[in-house]
Amino acid sequence: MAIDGLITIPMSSRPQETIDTLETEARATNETGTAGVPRTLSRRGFIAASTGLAGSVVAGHAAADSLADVPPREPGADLSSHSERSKYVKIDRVPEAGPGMRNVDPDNAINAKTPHQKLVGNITPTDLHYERSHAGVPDIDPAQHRLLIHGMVQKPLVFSVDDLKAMPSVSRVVFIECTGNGWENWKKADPDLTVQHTHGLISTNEWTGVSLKFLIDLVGKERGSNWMLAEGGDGAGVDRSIPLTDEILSEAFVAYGQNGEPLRPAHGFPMRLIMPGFEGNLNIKWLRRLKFGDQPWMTRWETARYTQLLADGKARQFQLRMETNSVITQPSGMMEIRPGYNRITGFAWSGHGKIAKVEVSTDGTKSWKVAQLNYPVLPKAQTRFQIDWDWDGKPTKIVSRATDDKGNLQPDRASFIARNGTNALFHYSAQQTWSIDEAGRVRNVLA
Ligand SMILES: Nc1nc2c(c(=O)[nH]1)N[C@H]1C(S)=C(S)[C@@H](COP(=O)(O)O)O[C@H]1N2
Ligand SMILES: [Mo]
Repeated sequence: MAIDGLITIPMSSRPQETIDTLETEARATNETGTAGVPRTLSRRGFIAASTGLAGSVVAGHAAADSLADVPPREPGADLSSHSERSKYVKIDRVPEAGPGMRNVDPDNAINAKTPHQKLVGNITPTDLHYERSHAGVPDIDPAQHRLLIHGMVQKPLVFSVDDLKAMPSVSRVVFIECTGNGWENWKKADPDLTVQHTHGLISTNEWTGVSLKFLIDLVGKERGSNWMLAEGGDGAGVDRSIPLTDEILSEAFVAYGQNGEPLRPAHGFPMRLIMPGFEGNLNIKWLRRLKFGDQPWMTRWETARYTQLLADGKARQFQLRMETNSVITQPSGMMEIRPGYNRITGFAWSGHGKIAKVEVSTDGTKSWKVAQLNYPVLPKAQTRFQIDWDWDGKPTKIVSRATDDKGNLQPDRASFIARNGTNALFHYSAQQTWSIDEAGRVRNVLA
């Protein structure tokens, strides 16, 4: 098969990485052709770079054409009831006790962060979805569990898990992001942080359940009720007042499924609230109650906690939406790169809608190039981007910035801090900068 008339590689002997690259581009070319976004991940560029010094390994393999180049066939292990990760793949969440409180015992941990530096694509594997649990994970028997829906309704009702499963279902791929995601970099940037530390409190899964609207129609919500209290069944008693805007009424749902199976206990088994685009904290796990009313309940989670101390000393309440954001995951904190061809990849997301554009700077924000997006691009879900880069070996800084389909541009740190001050802890969404020194060491810096 001829590629740009440069080299000929039979499909079967091409290394997987090359095939992925070509397929991604083939798809992207269709999609971006109509959207008018410039093609930036160039096949010609990749192959040209591959035939250069740094890429000679890739090109060497790509040009080979004999079975001697691939390992012999092997007899396999027995089949089992479920599949495990390869023993060669070391990939784990990291438990933390708070900003900068790393390497803690799991019993002191308040969250466990997703290893974005080792993930590909857009979906987070279920067991690597970040976790934030305020009082541990309750052991709930689904046969005993109930969801009470009451307050300003015509007919209060109690539902079992089976009741929900019998109703029409919705499935949606969305991110959940803790408001604390990024808090590591509010005040300073520790140089030894990985992207797992700085951005490990966001994950994207497919969730399945029953739309809030469907449940509301069953109980007959009263007209004057425009707030809903959602309460969890764990020891922390997490409960939040949620304004019933049109957007929330049409998008929120009560989920019992996660990536095609029942929710994992850590993520709310047997049922949780999903609030696409809004604070992670609102996605109440182990959901046991929805109460309707005409004003917020002002729980401790929206008065003492989850408020934003502003520069003028006042606190902002009910800042519920997660902002337009992005981060480069490869190369990222604590990695080492070599001069020559490097592929930059990461992901972007927005609580406002779809990602429209991601730009990458490899010269410390002097210039920007539009990155390729991996399709499909879904609203309120992680969206992978990638771009070719030929590193000249000189110290530099790499940065990404996202724009969503509502026109929101992810701010640089200086304008973010000018707007929000440094008192706050939540909703950090400034551009992430990774510095690269002459030895190729990638480090976390403020800008
Ligand atoms: N009942 C209950 N719901 C909860 C929490 C909790 O501790 N208890 N943590 C909240 C917070 S702060 C976040 S960020 C998300 C985390 O969801 P995950 O653990 O599935 O990632 O759940 C929210 N829902
Ligand atoms: Mo959170």
